[in-house]
Formats: sequence, structure tokens, C-alpha cells
Amino acid sequence: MSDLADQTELQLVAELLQTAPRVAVLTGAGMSAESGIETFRQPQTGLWARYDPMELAHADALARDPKMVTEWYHWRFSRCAHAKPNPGHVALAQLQQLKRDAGGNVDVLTQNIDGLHQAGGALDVVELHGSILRWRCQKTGEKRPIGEVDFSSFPPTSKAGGVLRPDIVLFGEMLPTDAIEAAERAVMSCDVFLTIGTSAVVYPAAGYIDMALSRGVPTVEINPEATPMTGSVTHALRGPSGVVLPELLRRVRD
Ligand code: BJW
Repeated sequence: MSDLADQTELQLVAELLQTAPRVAVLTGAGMSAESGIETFRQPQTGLWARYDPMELAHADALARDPKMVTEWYHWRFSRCAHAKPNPGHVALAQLQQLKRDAGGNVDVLTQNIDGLHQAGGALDVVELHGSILRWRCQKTGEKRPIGEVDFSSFPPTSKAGGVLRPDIVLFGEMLPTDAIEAAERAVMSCDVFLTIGTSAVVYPAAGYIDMALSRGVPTVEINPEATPMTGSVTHALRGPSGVVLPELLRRVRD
């Protein structure tokens, strides 16, 4: 594997994954980068190099300018709609199946709103920041699939006359309680914790890495770049998840 710096670390992580019954995985935008979806914070290529994230992904912005924010999320959906799961998504789903067949599990906790883990075959994915594939009426709370939303004008509205917004978590909004509970259960019961493709700066999601560290379980970061957590994790695998995860799966199966 020419993309990977350290074969020894890779083998150690594969052995950890082989023996650990329960694995918890936190994923971020980097997981979908090889599916062609822009990450948030990378210079030049990240969406937010061109747009101000606090302007667009903040609850206050939605309240102030629902037209702009819903238009932007409609554009983001068009990027996600054409995206396919990459080899990283598929390898993670296959690792989950392998663990389930052996009586264990891989809990997938994602910050991504693109649905690509599920499209790649992962089950029971915990969507910490919601899903762009569902939109929600601000007036009634009713949720509907994006295919049923009329985007002929912005912001889209429901039959009840409320603004329809993506069913996602913006800055300043609470994460869904059931997602928080499921994530905490997964992190508190895992034997190995993986953080993949996240800059680990947005909370509370980044706090799950701290939670795993404080439990003393082995922690693994998969990312082509260093993050604030790199110095704290047990193993840092430098490389794109679409390359590293299939290679790990191959070694776990060997
Ligand atoms: C690759 C790769 C490849 C590239 N392979 N890797 C504690 C401390 C400080 C602040 C706070 C705190 N607790 C709460 C806050 C406030 C705030 C927050 O965290 N602010 C920080 C920015 C400072 N958090 C919140 O507001 C949260 N709500 C909350 O706490 O509620 C409580 C409350 C509410 C009200 C009153 C009082 C209390 C909500 C956070 C919601 C985040 N929402 C967004 C938008 C979602 C919709 C959308 O997707 O548009 O979620 S923001 C954005 O960041 C998005 C992402 O999910 C999230 C994380 O980004 P991610 O995934 O890490 O992406 P990047 O781009 O940052 O990183 C990509 C990485 O991939 C890089 O490392 C690359 O190197 C790597 N990579 N190619 C593998 N091929």
C-alpha cells in the first residue's frame, strides 16, 4: 500500500479489530471525500473556503434568512444526490457484518448527513447531525423525504404553511437525544474506538473521542492529515479512508 506510511501500525490495528468484539466508529466529512463530497474545513477544496460556515450552518442564519440557507442546502443535496458510497464506506459496512456474524458489532456514529454509510450497506447508523435526505416543517415538526419537497421557491413550505428545512443539526441546535444516547452507549461499551475523516473540532461529537480516551480503550485515527486528537490516539493511520479501510478489512479477514 503505497499511500500508507506505516505498515506496522496498520497491522497492529488490523489485529485489534480482529480480536475486539465491539468497535465504535466516529466518522466525519473526510469519509465521503472520495465520493466527491467536499469537506468543510480543508483550505481551497472545502465548501467553507468559499462560504462562511457560521453564516450558513447556524440556527441564527436560518432564522434570519431561511431563503439563503435552504437554497444552499438544496445545492448541497444536489452534490450528495449524485454521490456513491466509496470503498471506505463499503469496507466499514463489511467489517460491521463480519463482527455481527461473530456476535459482536461495529457501531457507526456519523456526523455526515449524506446517507452514504447506509447506501454502502452499514446498518443502524447513528446520524448525530441528522440527514439532508429528510426535511422538517418548522411549524409542526412533521418530517418528509426530500423527494416530496417542492423546491419551486425558497424557502420551501409545508401544507401547514411552515418553512421546510433540512432535518439536520445546525450550530446552536441540540443533537437528537436518541442519537446522543446511542452514541454514548456505543462509546462506553466499545473495545476499540476509531475516528475517521473528522477534524475533531465540532462538539459534542468530538467529545466522543475524549470519552473513549478516558476509558483507556485503544483509539485509532484514520486521516490523511493531523488533527487536534492525533497526539492522543493510540494509533494514527495516515491516509485516505477509501484506501486504509479496505486494506484493514483485507488484513482482518486474513
Ligand atoms: C479525510 C479525507 C479522506 C479529508 N479520508 N479523511 C464545546 C466546546 C466548544 C464549542 C462547543 C462545545 N460544545 C458545543 C459547542 C458549540 C458548537 C461547536 O462545536 N463549535 C465549535 C466549532 C467550536 N456545537 C454546536 O453548536 C452543536 N450543538 C450543541 O452543542 O448543542 C448544545 C446547545 C445548543 C444550544 C444552546 C446551548 C447548547 C451542534 C453542532 C452541529 C454541527 N453541524 C454541522 C453542519 C451539519 C449540516 C451539514 O453537514 O451541513 O456539522 S457543522 C459541520 O462540522 C458539520 C460536520 O458534521 C461537522 C464536523 O466536521 P467534520 O466532519 O469533522 O469535517 P471537516 O471538514 O472539519 O474535517 C474533514 C476531515 O477529513 C479533515 O480532518 C481532513 O483531513 C479529513 N479528510 N479527506 C479520510 N479521503
